Amino acid sequence: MKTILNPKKTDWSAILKRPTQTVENIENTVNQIFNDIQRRGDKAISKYTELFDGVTLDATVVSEKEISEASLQVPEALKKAIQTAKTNIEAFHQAQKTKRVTVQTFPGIECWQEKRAIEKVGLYIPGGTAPLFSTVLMLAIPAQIAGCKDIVMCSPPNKEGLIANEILYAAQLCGVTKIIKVGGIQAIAGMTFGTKVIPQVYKIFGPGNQYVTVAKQLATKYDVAIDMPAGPSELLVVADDSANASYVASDLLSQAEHGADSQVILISTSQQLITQVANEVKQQLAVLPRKDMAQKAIDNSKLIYVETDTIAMEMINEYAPEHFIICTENEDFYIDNIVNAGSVFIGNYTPESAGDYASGTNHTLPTNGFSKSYSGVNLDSFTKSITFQKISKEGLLNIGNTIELMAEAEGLQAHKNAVTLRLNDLK
Ligand code: HSO
Ligand code: ZN
Repeated sequence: MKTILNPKKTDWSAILKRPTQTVENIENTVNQIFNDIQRRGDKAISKYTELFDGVTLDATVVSEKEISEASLQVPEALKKAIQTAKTNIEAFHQAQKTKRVTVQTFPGIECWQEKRAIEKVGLYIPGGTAPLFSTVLMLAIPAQIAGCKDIVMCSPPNKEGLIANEILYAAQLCGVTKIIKVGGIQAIAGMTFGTKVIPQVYKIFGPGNQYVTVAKQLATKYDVAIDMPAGPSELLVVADDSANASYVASDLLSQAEHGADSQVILISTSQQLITQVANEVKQQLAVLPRKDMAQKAIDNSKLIYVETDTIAMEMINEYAPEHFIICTENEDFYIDNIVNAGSVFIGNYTPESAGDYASGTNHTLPTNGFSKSYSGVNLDSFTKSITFQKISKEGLLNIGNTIELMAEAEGLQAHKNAVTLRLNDLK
């Protein structure tokens, strides 16, 4: 890990730069696959599953039988843990429901706003080096609470043509309505256009590799919404002498083990803590099963010493981390002044892993600086707000002339007429 002391402000953006991703050529590939799937549907899907996942599948929809067989394979203790996590995630997302907002803006004019579920949503769950079934909970639970009718889940099959047991167990537990064995670009294209097997959806959620990310972006050109532009996991910890160096190191490594392109950063007002954390990271890393991957991420990561909390805060808001851990004496300063972050973890006993799995908050969060403008997935991600209004005769008499004057000034006579005709009848 690189230690940086008191960096000049002009160097911040270079220091805080995320590891570069090479996106060249991906766009062409993604475009071609989209076109092929739009034309040939499931035939093209099987071709790409064979090509990228190395497996030929007859049926790609997961059957009830497969789900119950998979569930039998999940150990009881793990099932209990998943259920506990589900209860907490449900409680937190259920509480995000809002009531109808009604305002009488003028006598006789009633305006209100109500949420309605997005009817068809698609959840993408990656396969890869560790199938993350926790993401099924993070997406399917709010989808179900919001009231989405079709909750489609796509996940790539392994070489045996199977999806991990835990993913299938979590999916049926959380109300997924259809599970399809398809991954990568072909899954996103399938949900964008719809095929005989894969339902077309209105919004696609979930993380993925660079190919999936580019595919989700292309889906938006075909009028399918997406949750957010996703990227590699990242974590920023701010800590001072009140922090526990081994806890801080364990948090940094927890995100580093996601992948070689993950980024973890420590900002501290204590040089002593920085030295301790660096040593701890070395020791803890050496015995991790995923140490090769974590090592690569750690190589890119930084330990930054700054003199004051104010400088630290400014730097953190400029970086806009996905996850932000605060382990400082004056935690309130950071809580009050954080503007750009996906999710915040406070104090020595709040590891990021808690939010990744079970405390209740969502772990699908904006990366790559997008926490400047995007929220993480929450109940509203699965709903739309619709506004309503009802105007009485009295209301129109009250507001009519205002509308007429504005329509006239915009040169829109038909708009004005829509009011004038009615007013003439009422007067
Ligand atoms: N930290 C990841 C989510 C996750 N962690 C799933 C473990 N499992 C999101 O950035
Ligand atoms: Zn994680």
